[in-house]
Amino acid sequence: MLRPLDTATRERKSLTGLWDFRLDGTGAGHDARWFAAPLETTTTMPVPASYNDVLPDAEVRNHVGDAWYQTMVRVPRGWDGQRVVLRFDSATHRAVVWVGETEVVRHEGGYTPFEVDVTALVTAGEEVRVTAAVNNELTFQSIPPGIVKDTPQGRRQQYFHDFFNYAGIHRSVWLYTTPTNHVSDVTVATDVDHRGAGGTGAGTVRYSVETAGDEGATDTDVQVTLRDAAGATVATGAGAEGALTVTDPHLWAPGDGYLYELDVELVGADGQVVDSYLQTVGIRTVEVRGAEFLINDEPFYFTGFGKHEDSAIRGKAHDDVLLVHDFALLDWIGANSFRTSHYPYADEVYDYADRQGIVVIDEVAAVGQNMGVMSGLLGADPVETFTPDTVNDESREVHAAAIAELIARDKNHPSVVLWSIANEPESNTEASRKYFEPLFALAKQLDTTRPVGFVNVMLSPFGTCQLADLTDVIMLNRYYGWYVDTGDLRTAETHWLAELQGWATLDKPIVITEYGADTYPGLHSMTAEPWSEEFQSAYLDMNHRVFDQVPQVVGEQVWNFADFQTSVGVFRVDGNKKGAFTRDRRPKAAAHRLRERWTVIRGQGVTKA
Ligand code: GCB
Repeated sequence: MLRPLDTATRERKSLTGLWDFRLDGTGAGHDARWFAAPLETTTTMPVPASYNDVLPDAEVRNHVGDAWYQTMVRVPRGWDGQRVVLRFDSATHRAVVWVGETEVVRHEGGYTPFEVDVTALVTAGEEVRVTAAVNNELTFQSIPPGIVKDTPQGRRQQYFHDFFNYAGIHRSVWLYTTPTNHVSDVTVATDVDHRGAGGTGAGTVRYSVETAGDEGATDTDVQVTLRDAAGATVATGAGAEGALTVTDPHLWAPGDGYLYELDVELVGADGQVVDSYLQTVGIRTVEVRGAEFLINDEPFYFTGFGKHEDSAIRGKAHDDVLLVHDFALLDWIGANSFRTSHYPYADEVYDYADRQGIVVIDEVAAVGQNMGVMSGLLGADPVETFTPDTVNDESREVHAAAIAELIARDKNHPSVVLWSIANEPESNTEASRKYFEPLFALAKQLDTTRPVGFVNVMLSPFGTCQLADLTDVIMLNRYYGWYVDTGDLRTAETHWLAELQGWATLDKPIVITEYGADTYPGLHSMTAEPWSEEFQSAYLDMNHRVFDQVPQVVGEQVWNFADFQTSVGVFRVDGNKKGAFTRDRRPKAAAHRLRERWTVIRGQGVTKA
């Protein structure tokens, strides 16, 4: 799906700002047709924002059900004759949208965009009412899963993942135009002949363009022009599909976010440009070869974090200030990568990663499909994960759609080098294999250019995992010294090394996607006891000693970049405290420790010594 852009033939109008807002715990608003009139409310809510922490009200924070948003928008005068599209960059976890009194779109999944052609419902120069009922309920058929319980005190949401169930309109909302006959999708994939003359062989940009329109855009042609960062044309092509050759390309590489721009034009029979779309292109290759993860044919060692979209008051809302600040902190600490744990992030994040040369592991919102973790660690009622009544065939359809939407949205980002189709699902049973086999096949079919993996949980250690042969890269979340061997780093080190040496026999690259220890900022301990800043540093040092003994380990991503909000529980003190930075992005001692290590690794080039 293409992002809305301002181009020579397209215009956008942002609908961010204050919207009227009303909670609806019983779903009454649908029958009462709240979309048909101005919302009866005096409450306004910023878009984008999670609504939960904006108002100091436990009812709002812990709301389960629909949240209604409404705004009036004047369609720009100049838009007459254009195709007009209404797009939500996300609405968490699902939404129904009306324009005036007409329902225009429904979407399932809280972290990917959806849009609809509303041309027939709007008039240039006139106002129109846009209403969205955004629902935050998690069930076994949603991604991520959860259970809504009816209790005498009201409806309660239980879920199986360790971050707060923030909800609302978290990203931008747009009205935008395209011409009637328009470019509807662009796919680019790049290749480099690394063994070419002088070692810097030609680059290839394969492109494929889809068009749509009233007459199927039949009497139009596609023309493409590839420009370098200085605006000079380096290649041109004609036709909906083709391959462009770039001699001596400036490769996109970790730390060097060099981008070309593909100008895609739809040209009418009279030679007039009907539509123009601009697609950024980073020329690079990604390959798994044996136990190596290669970017541009060079071994790459991931350093960085599992992150969250999370901050005080805003919750999961995208925020450009935080975006630029967080990336500056990644640079400061010497990190070259992060994982979008545990869901697709805002489009802006990937654009910025492309430009900054930061490598991204892109994750689907399938987190918590593991009832073992719940009953084992959190004492929840024991239920099986994969049964007709829990995570079932219908859940898998929703999961498949989430994978397809993620790949459709992010396929053109050079920063994205690896798809993660789930975090810590049950993976040691036949049922899990049956569930996941088709999902791996789907991801590989939808994108033949990137490796596909999933993140393995500690409850499915080496030797028991039934998905290990399906994953291109072994991604491990391990908490030796924290959840097991708590505080005993010497024992933890032995156990961790032993397990890792097992995984190393599979001859696949291993990325440690989580290791971390909760740390209360400012808490100190002469003997490095758990929760202290000293312990967090010692814990990281122990992990690094282990990784450095196993050549198949090609990456380390600390859990987490920053402290973040979770549901309440005896394991959490105002959220998860495993951040290297606090929630307001102040460094703990561990941040300085990581900086010492990672700036050295960065200084050695992409690979670890
Ligand atoms: C995990 C999860 C992550 C949690 C983390 C923790 O394994 O993947 O979502 O926040 O552990 O801190 O317990």
